[in-house]
Amino acid sequence: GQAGYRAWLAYHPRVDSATSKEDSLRYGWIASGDRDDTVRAAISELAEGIGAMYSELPEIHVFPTDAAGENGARDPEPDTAIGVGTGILVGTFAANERLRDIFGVEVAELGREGFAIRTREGATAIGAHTPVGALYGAFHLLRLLATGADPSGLEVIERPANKLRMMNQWDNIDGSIERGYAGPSIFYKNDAIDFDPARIRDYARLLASTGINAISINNVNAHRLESRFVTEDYLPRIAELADIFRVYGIRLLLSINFAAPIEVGGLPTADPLDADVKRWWRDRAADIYAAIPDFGGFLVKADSENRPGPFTYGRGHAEGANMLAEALEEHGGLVVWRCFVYNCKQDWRDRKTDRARAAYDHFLPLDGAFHDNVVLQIKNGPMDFQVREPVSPLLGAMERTNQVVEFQITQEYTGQQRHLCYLVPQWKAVLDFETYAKGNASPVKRVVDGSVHDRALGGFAAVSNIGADANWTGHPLAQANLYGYGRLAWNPELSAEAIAEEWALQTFGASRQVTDAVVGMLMDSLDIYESYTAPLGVGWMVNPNHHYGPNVDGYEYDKWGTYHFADRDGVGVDRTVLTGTGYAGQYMGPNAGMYESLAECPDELLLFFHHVPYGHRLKSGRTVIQHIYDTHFDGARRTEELTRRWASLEGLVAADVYDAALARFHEQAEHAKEWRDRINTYFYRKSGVPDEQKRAIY
Ligand code: GCW
Repeated sequence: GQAGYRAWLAYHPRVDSATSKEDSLRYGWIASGDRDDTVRAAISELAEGIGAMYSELPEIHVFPTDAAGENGARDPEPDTAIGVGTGILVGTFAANERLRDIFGVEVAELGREGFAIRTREGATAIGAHTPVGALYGAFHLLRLLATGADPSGLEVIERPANKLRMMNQWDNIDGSIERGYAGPSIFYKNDAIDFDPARIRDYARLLASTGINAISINNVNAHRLESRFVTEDYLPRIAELADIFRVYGIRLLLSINFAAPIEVGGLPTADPLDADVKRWWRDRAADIYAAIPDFGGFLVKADSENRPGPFTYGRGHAEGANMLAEALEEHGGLVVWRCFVYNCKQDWRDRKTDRARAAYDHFLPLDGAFHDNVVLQIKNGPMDFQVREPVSPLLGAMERTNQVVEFQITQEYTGQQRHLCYLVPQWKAVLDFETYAKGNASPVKRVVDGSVHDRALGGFAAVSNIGADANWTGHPLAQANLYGYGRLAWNPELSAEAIAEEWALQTFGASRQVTDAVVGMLMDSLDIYESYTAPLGVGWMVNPNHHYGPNVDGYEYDKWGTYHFADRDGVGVDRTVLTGTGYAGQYMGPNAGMYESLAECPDELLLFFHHVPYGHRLKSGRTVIQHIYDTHFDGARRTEELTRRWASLEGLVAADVYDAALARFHEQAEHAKEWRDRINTYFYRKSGVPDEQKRAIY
């Protein structure tokens, strides 16, 4: 079935539209002086949304512009149309004199992507400097209508906080998706670029409706065929994808293989300082821009997890990134360079090497060395997207370098879209974290929006959670993470709860009962997941490779080397400066001392920073071992409640969506018991300390 396909663009009928005073605000027409494809997309979205919400299709008037109209003559139609009843006027100020009249002076604040909405004399006006601003305004109006806002006296001015709002696909040309949990790729099949344009357009609509403006379309691990995406073999098809995304204001990027000059170009080296290598990349850039004039740039994973990079040639990452930056510079392209560079073969005897330190150690010394069109993409957390990690200390630490924070929407370590885990509260905590980069008003959100260090470029990147499943995300409620990511990238001040509520209202319609239940479940889910998995920030304890399900020692004795160091006396990783890896010392201001100190370190990160005996008493008053038992029993119990809370909505949400989610809640509840029992048993047998409450531990 098509269960959940329309996601938050479902446009349910407005329940009050037939009865209330808002009757007078039915939208009889939509008018614009713009003939641009993006404004057309805005108009068609408004027509569809209004048509569905008010069960009445508005008339559409697109008239020649006063600025650029043929013969310089103005079409009389707009005035006639706008004069009759109520309607929506949408477009750019340049092409719509009426919008200039309505908005007057404040339009300057909108920037390139912002918009203003105002109701005046029966017309709802959506004005922007650019077509994409108008599109964002249209989606905003639809969101207001779908969430029950009163549309009669609108005064809205919005502009995005962040310049870059990127989605990273980890899709492979064979149709698989690295860490994908919602079916195969919508971009590729059987070693070919193979897509349904309508599906790609619907993805673009979903992304644009939340404000996403860039997408890299292939896995950062660029394999053999994907390495050729930068050549004529693939560019024509990629240009077709770019054409679809462009209409929705989304620029296309490619993940590249740093060794492509060798593997694709047949050169003897990929040394970034080699003249032939430089020329090869310049030629590729020229070919790409001939096919895709607004190409966004390259996303690069180099010298990471066995991928090639500049280290092979004794060069640094600034040299590698700048070489690519020079190739893209004249075309306006970016190099998005990932900082996920670490030694993945750490030996357990070596207590100084620390993956958490690696990004900072590699990149901090390079501050100021990167070209202006390079932006560093910093993974959060510093280890790898665990349910609980401290914020990457590299964020904010480089004053003269563009930074983007990288999140993972796909739930690699957070239940793989079989468990409910609403990640927006986690991302909010990261964004609000005070870095002390420049005094005490330097939270991560101000670092990445560029304001703390006065950087022109910055923003968000995240790994997508969608696939070819009809509902995009596998777990129907995992759509909330995709939605929430875009909304936060646009405005990091929105609360996790407000985002959840917006999402629920748009997705399921106006029922208060459904909204309250869904919002409550989403808001509790991260804490529930954290409770029954790895305790107190220590992370991992998952099965190696696929990363699903409990395996306490799965990585402990693996050469990949992510450790918890549990033995009969205690558990945790000593990352202090005094006796550990020194990681705590990478933080600025009071953060370094807070994490260094056993007394000050927050409970939830205790085992990330300290190795402690099982009897160590937390700030909560409980011992570490009792905390482990209590949270695991409690977390598993609360997954059963989740199932019941969802079951209370039977008949109130579409049956196929209801069933799909219910099956997952059952699986989560079963699986949470397995987590509970394995973790509790492991620590009971290691420590020999019994549960104070004498519950069943195997
Ligand atoms: O989280 C790890 C994943 C890898 C991934 C890597 C990365 C794309 O387990 O699958 O590779 O991070 O971010 O590069």
